[in-house]
Amino acid sequence: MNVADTQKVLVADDDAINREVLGELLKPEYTVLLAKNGAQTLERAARHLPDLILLDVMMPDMDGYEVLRRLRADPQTAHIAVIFISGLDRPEDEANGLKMGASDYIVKPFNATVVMARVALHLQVVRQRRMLERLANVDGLTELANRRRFDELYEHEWQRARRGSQPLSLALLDIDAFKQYNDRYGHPAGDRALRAVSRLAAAGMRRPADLAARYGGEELVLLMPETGALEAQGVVAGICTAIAQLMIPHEASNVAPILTVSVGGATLEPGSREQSAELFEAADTHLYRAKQAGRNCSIW
Ligand code: GH3
Ligand code: MG
Ligand code: MG
Ligand code: MG
Repeated sequence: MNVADTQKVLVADDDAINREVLGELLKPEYTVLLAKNGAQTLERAARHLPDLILLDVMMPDMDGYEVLRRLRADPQTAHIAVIFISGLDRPEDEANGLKMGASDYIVKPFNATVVMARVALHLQVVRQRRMLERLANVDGLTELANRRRFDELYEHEWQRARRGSQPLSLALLDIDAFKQYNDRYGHPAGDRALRAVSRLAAAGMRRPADLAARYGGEELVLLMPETGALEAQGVVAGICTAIAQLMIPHEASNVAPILTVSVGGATLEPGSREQSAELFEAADTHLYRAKQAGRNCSIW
């Protein structure tokens, strides 16, 4: 495992000796962060997003249960694995901690070997969970978000835009004459071209909430929250220019001697009553028109 893969463990305990002992124990294997009270635990968890928190139950400012409840209430920290480590050794304390959503419960005084083994076990579960999430949400060929992920985010962003009276722009991007490209250059070359186009689409996104996804086949979708039509058209123009600058030869195309794309866009304007499916259909209709208009162009 290289440094970039090192998992982060936050040790939260009000007792300086416990922090020190646990910190030293974990340091050889993990990146260790320390917190001496509940407030600091929440702050460090939000800032560093550790993979796991070893959480003391009894702390003067805020007990571990409350810390866990607050972690779970914040979507950013909701999925961080937590192991309680506590002097409360009654079975009902342990059962209660697990019921609250902790992954495990270690009773003090702890045994170093057992702590290490349990931490390793739960970090493995964390890695497996991330892998499953990736498999569920990321397209293997292009590394873009997949259709499933897009559908989920689109609904969420559409509702957010309606609630906040913000614009929301959507663009469907389809490679021109891609069937001929595959026929002429072979499927592996087609895959490479699709990956290159995907990379530029992703690189063209401007805001953290923007998303480039593979909608299906050689069709990508760009989701741009809080982005009006004019700005979104600028984003799309930049991506199309970057694709043209790749100068991927396409001798079998009757559009241009290089690989080109067509784009259909649509914008939900603030105050509009348009449904999410209608907005998507508008973008799709515009893509169809762009194809009809001779391809290598975008219509909004
Ligand atoms: P148009 O300009 O109208 O979009 O023509 P087109 O040939 O691009 O459209 P069509 O929908 O007829 O064909 C899309 C082609 O894209 C067919 C399919 O083989 C190819 N394709 C879809 N997904 C992939 C992929 O993952 N890799 C490769 N290499 N080709 C793909
Ligand atoms: Mg304590
Ligand atoms: Mg196509
Ligand atoms: Mg297509």
